[in-house]
Amino acid sequence: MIRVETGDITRLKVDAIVNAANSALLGGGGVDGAIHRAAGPDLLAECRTIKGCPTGEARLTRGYRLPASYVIHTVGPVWQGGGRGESRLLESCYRECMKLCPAKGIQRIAFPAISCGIYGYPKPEAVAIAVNTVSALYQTYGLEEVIFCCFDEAMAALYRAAISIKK
Ligand code: AR6
Repeated sequence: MIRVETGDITRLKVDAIVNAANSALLGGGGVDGAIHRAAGPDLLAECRTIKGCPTGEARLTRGYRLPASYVIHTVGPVWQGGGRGESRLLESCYRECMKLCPAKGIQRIAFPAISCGIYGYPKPEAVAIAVNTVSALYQTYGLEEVIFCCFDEAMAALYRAAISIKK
């Protein structure tokens, strides 16, 4: 099942929440900052052992003080006009996050709108990629529930529209 929720992703009690990180994996602003604040310093300590993550890939850590058991950190593309492989990289983020789930028994996952904040990806295009990639693959990776967690209602409306087109 795919659902849309409005609110703070750090509050969700799912098996894993996804972090829209940068390639250093050492924290930042936006949802990344919120996740590190809520998880506490042990998350940063584990991230330091990972030695970064290239754009379009994903890395898994524990969730520490979060209600979620795990954090899957992925690095979305910075929007540079669309001619730098941004769509392929964004699709890869969603796919690589889902690929990590079966090995840890993760069945419920929540995604933020990767690249849609500081990284400047046009929202309707990013939402279409998120919904298409997740709908095509979530069952393949054993997921029972995928939540698109939006910070605001305008973003949630974009997701709901994209999901209703798929149905
Ligand atoms: N819960 C859910 N969604 C959130 C939350 C939250 N607590 N906080 C923000 N959002 P962004 P990016 C939404 O900028 O564009 C960081 O500095 C936000 O409204 O967090 O991938 C990293 O370290 C937006 O829709 O991520 C990187 O350097 C979406 O999450 C860079 O920002 C993503 O916005 C990554 O930029």
